[in-house]
Amino acid sequence: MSKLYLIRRVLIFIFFLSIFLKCGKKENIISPVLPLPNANQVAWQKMEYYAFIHFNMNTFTNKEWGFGDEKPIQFNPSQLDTRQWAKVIKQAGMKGVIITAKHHDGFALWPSKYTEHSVKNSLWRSGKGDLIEELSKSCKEYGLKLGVYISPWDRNHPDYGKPEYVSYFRNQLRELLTQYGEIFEVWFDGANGGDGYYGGANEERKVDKRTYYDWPNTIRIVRELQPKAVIFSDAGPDIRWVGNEKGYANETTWSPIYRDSLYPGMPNFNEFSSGQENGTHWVPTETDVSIRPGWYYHPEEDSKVKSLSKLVDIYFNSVGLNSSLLLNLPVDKRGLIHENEIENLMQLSSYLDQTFSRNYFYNQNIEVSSSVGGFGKINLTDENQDTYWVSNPNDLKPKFTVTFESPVEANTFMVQEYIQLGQRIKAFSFEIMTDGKWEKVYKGTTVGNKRLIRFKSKSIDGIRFSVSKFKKQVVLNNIGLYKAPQID
Ligand code: FUL
Repeated sequence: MSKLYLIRRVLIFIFFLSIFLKCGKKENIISPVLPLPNANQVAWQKMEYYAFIHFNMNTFTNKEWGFGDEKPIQFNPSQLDTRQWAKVIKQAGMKGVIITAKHHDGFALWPSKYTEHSVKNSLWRSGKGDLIEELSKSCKEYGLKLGVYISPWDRNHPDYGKPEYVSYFRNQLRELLTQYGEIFEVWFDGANGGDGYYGGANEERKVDKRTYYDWPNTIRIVRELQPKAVIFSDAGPDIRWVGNEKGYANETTWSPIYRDSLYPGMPNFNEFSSGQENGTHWVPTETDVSIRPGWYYHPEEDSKVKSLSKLVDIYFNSVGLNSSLLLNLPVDKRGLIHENEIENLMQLSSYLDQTFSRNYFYNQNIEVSSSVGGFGKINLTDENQDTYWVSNPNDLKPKFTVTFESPVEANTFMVQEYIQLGQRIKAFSFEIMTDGKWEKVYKGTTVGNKRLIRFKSKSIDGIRFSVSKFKKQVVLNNIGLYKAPQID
């Protein structure tokens, strides 16, 4: 064996050993911060913006909560067209739709074999219609995901309040989860128990919201029949309520909560809507809000559709505050999304397209306070959801600074944590340099999936984002600087 050969072998060995050590080190250095989201929750969070449709018996009785004594023949849309819904929703830039398959009044939009209180006894499509099937087909055609709202409270059913009703509820749930293809979200409303028709009893029925539905077993049914679905209720298990119906998430929004101490419909739930820094389970918020004052269509609200500036404000205060936006569109008596909604939705979609079409951080000079090999600053602007920048564990003041060769005019900043490794940031500040001077524009707390910050349009020489409090080294996914158009 020649000396040269030996040296070559040793060098090759050292080379592979160093790669091995480096890889091992990477995994050790970037340890996750628990709790973590599961794959379904990550996929859901990336949807960001999707539609709620409240359309059911209340549309025809002009109510928000039907008593349960309505007659199936009252449900009679004249031009119902789920393709119109799907087309509008797609053009609006939304990724899916959740339909009120059954609201508190108990009327089912599909021909459930467990009740007579459904579309099968209406005049619509001569009693042969199945609205969930029509919507599911339209969603497929337009590439949208489908979700179902099924009210646990049923003011029509004679057995509500007894154990028999829970079996009925589960049977209906099974129908919805097996007959219409993949369901991305199952929505369990926290509002339940009270007065109602209840098969003619016309009385008040209260239930113990914590125990009556035997939630663990109901949840098991969803897991078994739709393993990719996320389940929403006030307190999870997968997604939680933001705590108000105005469209605004909390300034501080932790995705973790102490899930096991909470339950749907609990009286003081909104005290938990900020989440809990040291919570045990990953249960992010969903912000549900209606584009009109009511959830259902009321002709007298035709002039009250939320304006572009209100919708933009809602978008920034939900998607931009580590939440997702579930925007409700009350389909009208014809069975169509009303023209006034379409107009404002299209304005919003063009506003968002214009805002986010150009990221001014591209190809600019980015400095980071530290990094870990293989997870460098280049990952911050590659628009790849799977790559990220990681600060060094010894870096106590992680930050990035971007300086522009020539000043840029912008008014919107975006930063994302790589949530697959947990939520870490507890406090940050955001500064802007104009005419060579740094100015603190914003001091914030949590970031999570996405944080959007709006500020007055400025000619900017540089941007600095500094993290002052964090759980463990900072892991950032993507950053952006944009110019949103002015709203007249
Ligand atoms: C509430 C319900 O009572 C409303 O009618 C509506 O469906 C809203 C989304 O959830 O709890």
